[in-house]
Amino acid sequence: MAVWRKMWCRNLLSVALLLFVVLHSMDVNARPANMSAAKEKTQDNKDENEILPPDHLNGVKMEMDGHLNKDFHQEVFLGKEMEEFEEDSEPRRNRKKLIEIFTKVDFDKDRSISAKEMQRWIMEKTEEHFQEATMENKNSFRAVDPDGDGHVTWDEYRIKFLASKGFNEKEVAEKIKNGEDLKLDEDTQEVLESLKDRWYQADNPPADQLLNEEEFLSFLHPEHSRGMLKYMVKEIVRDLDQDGDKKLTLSEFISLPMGTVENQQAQDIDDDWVRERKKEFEDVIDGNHDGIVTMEELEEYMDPMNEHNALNEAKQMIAVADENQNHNLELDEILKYSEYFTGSKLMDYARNVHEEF
Ligand SMILES: [Ca+2]
Ligand SMILES: [Ca+2]
Ligand SMILES: [Ca+2]
Ligand SMILES: [Ca+2]
Repeated sequence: MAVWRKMWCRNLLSVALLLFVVLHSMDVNARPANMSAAKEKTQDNKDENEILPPDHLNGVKMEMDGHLNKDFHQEVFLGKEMEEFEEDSEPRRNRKKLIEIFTKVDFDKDRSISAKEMQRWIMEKTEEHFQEATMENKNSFRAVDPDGDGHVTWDEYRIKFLASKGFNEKEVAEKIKNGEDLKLDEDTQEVLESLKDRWYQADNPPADQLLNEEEFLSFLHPEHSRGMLKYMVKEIVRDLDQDGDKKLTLSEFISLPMGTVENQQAQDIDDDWVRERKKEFEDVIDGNHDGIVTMEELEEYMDPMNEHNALNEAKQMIAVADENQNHNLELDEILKYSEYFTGSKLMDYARNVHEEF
């Protein structure tokens, strides 16, 4: 795992550098105005200068509010190409793209995808999501560090945050400077408290209460650092744990934290939801199958760079489409189950499969 991380860091650095140069040589005004309209559904609450930690993290199995990430397997199969497979996009083009992906995943070119090959692919695509997050973080950081000195104080951030919530930026800044009461409503106050907590967690030792770009990245994307991953797990357990033993039983896991659903009763009777959660709890998250999920088990589960998880995911993905039961994926299988892998259906999956090569 450490090797993976190192490799990733090195690749990341060069890719980030390259993209940075490319982006900067682009005329910002030349971008089409409706670019954001083409974005994926999971990104619809993100703009380019998002300064709030997102609830949903691409390539991470659980969301910050304790929900399972429904799009996880598609995210780790498609990587940054997620947006390419819109539901209304051209089936012929999707088919072609899926065939291209198949030939890439099939590393040894025997026209069949093994669990190992899929695992390797999943790890690669997970890295892509990290790289994307890092790139987005550049814009986000610039938005909270307008003077560009490379450091952001908690007060600077909290002013930007309140401004994004509709407060008058100058007024808030003035009040904070003079130590006046901001007169925030309870909800805003609560969000601010939890952001502050996270802020101090993201401040690497020696703590100077300033975040640089890298620290800001782990503030927005806790999946990037071991310490923040632990913090995220602690937050989730705190929200789901009812008896305060810092562990989760099945019943704690299948009831949602208070306040995250509008209609708790309606959610409780959603059998599918409960069944899915129960299955995930028993089969995957509870690693030693003793009926209790500890923080360590949850951390293991949520770590996007965990190779063991990636192998399990690979086997699961193969099993879904493995019609001839050879524990491998062939092209016709993946085309037939296109909707599972890409989110978009191919009507004519069986057409001339063998002519494509
Ligand atoms: Ca192969
Ligand atoms: Ca408990
Ligand atoms: Ca356990
Ligand atoms: Ca097969």
